Amino acid sequence: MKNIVSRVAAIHDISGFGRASLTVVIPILSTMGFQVCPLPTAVLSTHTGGFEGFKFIDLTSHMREYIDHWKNLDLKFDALYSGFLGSEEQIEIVDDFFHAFKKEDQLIIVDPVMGDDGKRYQTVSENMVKGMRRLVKGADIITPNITEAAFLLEKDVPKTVSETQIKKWLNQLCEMGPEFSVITSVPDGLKDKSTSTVAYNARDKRFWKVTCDYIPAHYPGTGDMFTSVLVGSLMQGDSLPIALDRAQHFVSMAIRATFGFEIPHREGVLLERVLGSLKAPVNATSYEII
Ligand code: PXL
Repeated sequence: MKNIVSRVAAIHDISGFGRASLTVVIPILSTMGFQVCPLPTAVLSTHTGGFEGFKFIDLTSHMREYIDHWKNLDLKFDALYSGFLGSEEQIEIVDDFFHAFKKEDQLIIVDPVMGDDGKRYQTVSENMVKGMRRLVKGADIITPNITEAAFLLEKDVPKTVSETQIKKWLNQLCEMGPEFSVITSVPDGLKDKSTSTVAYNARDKRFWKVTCDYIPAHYPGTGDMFTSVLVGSLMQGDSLPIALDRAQHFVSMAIRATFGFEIPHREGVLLERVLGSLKAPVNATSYEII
C-alpha cells in the first residue's frame, strides 16, 4: 500500500544543542508535510562546529539491528536521505541500507557532510572522505558545499571559481553516479559580495544557479537546513530549480532573522522564527540558467 503521508528515512546524527542534523531535518520535513523516520548515526551533546569537549556516542554497533527491525516490519520509504555519519564503517551500513530499501519512485539523497571552509569536521577522517566517494555513487541527488565537492573530486578548495570551472565540477560529480548534483556556498569570482548555489541535471543537461547577497556570518547547520528544504520541495513535486530557489531563500531568511541579534554563531540560526514560511505557496523565483 502507498504511504498516505510520504515517508523519509533520515540517516543523520542527533546533536542535543546547536541546531544541526536531526534537530533541523525533522522540523523542516514535518512542516513540509512528511513523516520523518530517524536512523541515528550518533548522539552528541552538541554539534562539532565551535564546541569543544562534546560527548560523542557512536551508534555504529547498533545500526544493523535497528535496520533489521525495520526490514522485519517491511517499512517502505519514499525518500532515503543521509547526512553526517559517525564512523567509517557506517558507509557500508548506509550503502547496504540503500540497497535493501530501494524501491520505484523514490529519491535517494546523500548530503556528503564532511567539512566546511576548506577543513574536515573534527570527527571526519580521511578514510571517511574516501568512503563518501563510494556512497555518493548510489545517490540520485548529492548536495556538497564547495569544500565537500573539492574533497569528493580530490581537488584543492578554491577561493574563487569561474562559471566554466563550477560547471565542470558539477558534471564530474554527476559522472560519479547521481543524476542531480548541487554545490552550495560557491564563492562568486566576479561579485565578491555574493555566494551562489549551483546545480546540474544530468538527464536534461541543464545547469542552474541561485545567487544570494553574502552575509558575513557562518552558522553551523545551515547546510542541513538547505538540503532538507530541497528534499521536501522535490518530494512536493517541484522542479530542481524551484527546489533550489526555495532552499536557498529559506536559509538566507533564517540567517537574516538571526544576524541582527548577538547570538553566538555556534548556536545556529533561529529556525523556529522562519519555519512557518515553509507552509506558504511557492513564490521565490530568482534562479538563472547558466
Ligand atoms: O551540519 C552538519 C553537522 C552535522 N552533525 C554534526 C556536526 C555538523 C557540522 O558541524 O558537527 C555532529
